[in-house]
Amino acid sequence: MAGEPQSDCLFCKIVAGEIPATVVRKTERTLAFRDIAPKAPTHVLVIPHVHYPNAAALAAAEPEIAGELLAEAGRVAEDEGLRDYRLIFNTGAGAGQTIFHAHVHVLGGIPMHERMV
Ligand code: DGP
Repeated sequence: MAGEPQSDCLFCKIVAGEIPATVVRKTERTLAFRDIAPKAPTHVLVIPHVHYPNAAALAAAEPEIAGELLAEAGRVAEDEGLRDYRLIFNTGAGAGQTIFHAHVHVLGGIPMHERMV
């Protein structure tokens, strides 16, 4: 069923507590944790507990949760003391998506205005 945990999904396993992660925020419907390979001083991933392959699919099926994901990304930035930050939703392998569970990258802590990612 749409949104159900997938046995082969790394982020579903993090949500289930089967794989450890450095969690920075948790709500009933979202989880925020540090990226294992940070590309900036702050690099946090915010994911929904439910499984959708990307953020657009999440927004189409569960717009309320997609809104929460964005709000949580803003709270992460605030908690990290970031005034300026970048949110990235890689969508599709050709765009660099490697984990096919919806997530947003929260990146900041260095000047990013001249960087693509
Ligand atoms: P993307 O390329 O947009 O699909 O981003 C997936 C991110 O997930 C990538 O930046 C690396 C991160 N990542 C992969 N495996 C793990 C893991 O086991 N733990 C954590 N915390 N992050 C992971």
